[in-house]
Amino acid sequence: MPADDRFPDDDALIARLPAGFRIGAATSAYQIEGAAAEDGRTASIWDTFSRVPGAVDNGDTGDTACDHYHRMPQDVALMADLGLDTYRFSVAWPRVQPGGRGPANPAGLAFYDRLVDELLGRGITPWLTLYHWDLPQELQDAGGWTARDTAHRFADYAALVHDRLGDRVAHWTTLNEPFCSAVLGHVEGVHAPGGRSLADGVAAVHHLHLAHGLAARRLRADARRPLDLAVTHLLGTSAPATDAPADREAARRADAFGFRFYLDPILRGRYPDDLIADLAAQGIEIPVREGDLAAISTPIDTLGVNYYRSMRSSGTDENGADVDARGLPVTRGLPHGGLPVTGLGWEVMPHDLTELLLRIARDYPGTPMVITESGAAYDDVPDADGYVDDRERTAYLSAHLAAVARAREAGADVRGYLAWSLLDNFEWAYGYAQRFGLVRVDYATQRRTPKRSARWLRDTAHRVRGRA
Ligand code: IFM
Repeated sequence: MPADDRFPDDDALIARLPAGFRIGAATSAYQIEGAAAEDGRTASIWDTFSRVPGAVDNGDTGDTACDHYHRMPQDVALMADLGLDTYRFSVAWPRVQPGGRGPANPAGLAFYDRLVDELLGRGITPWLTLYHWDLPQELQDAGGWTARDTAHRFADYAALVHDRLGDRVAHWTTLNEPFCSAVLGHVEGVHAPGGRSLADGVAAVHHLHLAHGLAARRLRADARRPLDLAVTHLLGTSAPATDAPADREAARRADAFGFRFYLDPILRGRYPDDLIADLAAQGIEIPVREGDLAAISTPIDTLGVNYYRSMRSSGTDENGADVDARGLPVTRGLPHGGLPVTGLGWEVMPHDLTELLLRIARDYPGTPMVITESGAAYDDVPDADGYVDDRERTAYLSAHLAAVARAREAGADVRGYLAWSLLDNFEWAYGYAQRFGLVRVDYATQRRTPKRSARWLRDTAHRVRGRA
């Protein structure tokens, strides 16, 4: 078993989780739904980006994906068979409000209405994410997340979905991983819309935060029933590669740009001073206006934490230089080394998840957390019946759930663990080649086959709830 074996007491830790600890799985709309042009849905930035030659491995798109749009009742039945108590899904903005403005599309909203009823009918708690990267293309054409107006459009869209589903859905997450939308999408060019500008990325982060805050206010204003309001961030640690001052300074910069840029405005109502200075050194200002930070720091009930891996930070490049061609300090992410890796080459570091959760508990006290994604891609090999004996993924999930239990015992208020992902699905720029599912999807037939990891999660959930 190649996964980290530093915590041999996984089972004992997991066994001590309280019966009310939430155990479930997550997906997102573009990654599983398919039906990209049905019932009034219009294009999102991912429909556009996935058609850019070379943007996605194998030229894959989300056109069909797991065909969940047509197979939703069977998929919910599968979740019930797997004993999930919570299902985190996202709503496709261009399905329910084509073009990103104006009235709702009744057929689009009806799909999520049926999904919610189906889940509730099976005793599964719906955990709804409003935005998981599928911005309507029309809004992108008007500037996308670099434009302040997109934040206002998002608040309208959020209210429209909440009007329809707020009577039955209690758990609302505004955004999934703003870092990916902003930085992978606007700075590194590897996600939609494919931009490569740090200034655009910084503007996008701020407008995503603003979108969250404006939507949070709108949802809170509807007092029909109590709301559990969350935002989900992709988080990790950034230890210095060595004790050298340049590496320590690189780690500080990485932490400011990759961690505190996301949590400080939401949980402290301000951007970090050192981040502002780092950006100013590059001629970049965060486009904050009067009142923005008050909206952005509207209290949340839960912080969604997505955790996959962490990097070490080095302040020198491959040649040992500590400044780049523009005279700016080098900040380079390095693997820790000597650790097992997943199919994507991501290091398996459950111990780091414990550290991360304890850091959040220490630096942002009083913040309840839920792990809204945790999982791994591996090179699955199905047998003749489509069954995958995914021992590595099972070990990964076990080690990470135990890491959460360890953090809880040390004082972090973590209330649930949602595995990524229920199904194999469209893994963004990696297309369908990378499989994260608890359930194998044969894309030719759309047959679903639970893997060993799905059975493990089911048994674990039963044990935690004390039903076994
Ligand atoms: O598949 C993604 C998901 O959409 C967002 N978080 C990370 C996952 C794995 O890369």
